[in-house]
Amino acid sequence: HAADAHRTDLMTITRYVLNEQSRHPESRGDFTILLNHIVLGCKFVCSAVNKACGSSKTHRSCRGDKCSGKLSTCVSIKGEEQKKLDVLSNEVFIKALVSSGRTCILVSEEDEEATIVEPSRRGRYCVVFDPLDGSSNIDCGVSIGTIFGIYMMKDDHEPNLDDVLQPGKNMLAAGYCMYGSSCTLVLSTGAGVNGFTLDPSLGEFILTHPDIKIPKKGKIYSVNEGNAKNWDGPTAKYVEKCKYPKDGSSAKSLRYIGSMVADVHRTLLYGGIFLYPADKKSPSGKLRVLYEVFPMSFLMEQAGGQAFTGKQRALDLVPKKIHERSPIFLGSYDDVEEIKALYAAEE
Ligand code: AHM
Ligand code: MG
Repeated sequence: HAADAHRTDLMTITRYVLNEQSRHPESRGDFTILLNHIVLGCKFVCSAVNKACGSSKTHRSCRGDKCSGKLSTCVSIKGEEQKKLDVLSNEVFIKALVSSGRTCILVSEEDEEATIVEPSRRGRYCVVFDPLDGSSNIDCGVSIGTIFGIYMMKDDHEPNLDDVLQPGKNMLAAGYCMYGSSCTLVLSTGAGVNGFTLDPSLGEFILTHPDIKIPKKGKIYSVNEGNAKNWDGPTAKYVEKCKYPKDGSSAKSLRYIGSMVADVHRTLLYGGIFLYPADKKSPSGKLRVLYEVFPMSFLMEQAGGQAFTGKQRALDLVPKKIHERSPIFLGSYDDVEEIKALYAAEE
């Protein structure tokens, strides 16, 4: 039957990346191997997030007496010491990436210093990542995620920070995995954006959202309005326009989860704009350039949207420090055009 045939003809993420690679005859399969290790990390974290105490799904893995009932503070994997989920996720990704044998330098939001991979396990890729973003949302069951970006070393020199202190436009690939009602991995290798959903019964990410394109203009704005009193002029004017448009268009809806992966995922699928602007208290905003702003900006551009820092195209920014922050406005092409115009008018 056609339906049965269809079941065994699934486009898994591995198959998808192998197909992509066959378009580059010089490729040696290293990227596929690296991605498989990232995917393994995502599956592991997904499973840990779902197993942790406090989750409605199961308490089986919790060692009763030590259970605080809080998801963020309590997770035990096969009797190991209980670890905070974000610490656990970081260890999972560091181990997965090092053991791929394809990485040379890793930057994680959780680690102050970059990890230089030992020579015997080195490859050409540099990976920047936030292993579990939005962890303040864990205890109430809101979606959280892993964000990653991948650069490649140009030659065989000793890896150093300059290999990752590169503008976002030099990334080879970027993506995120959202741990929500389902586990969704969104990836771009520089030729569009594709979304894969984990089928738990198969343990495989299946292509469910091929060639994601963000609507040219959206009806949603997404920002922490609690910071409004400290915003700069253009941000304040823009949000005012969202609520009280003067051109006869209808007002935009506000949606803000406070979990970047979830807010950006919605923006990508439904259109609109996500803002984490500068304010008087945090002149560089809150979000980190390497593993939050760059990967999400890369995905937005690949989906036909834009990403702007308030000064320039986000992907043109050259970071000076690995944990540097930047204001960010990203989303539908036309919506980002509007905020760009307001900043241009300021100058
Ligand atoms: P985190 O790395 O401490 O989890 O913070 C990052 C999160 C993002 O997911 C989200 O976009 C932002 O912080 C929300 O910040 P705020 O609570 O200031 O609105
Ligand atoms: Mg983060």
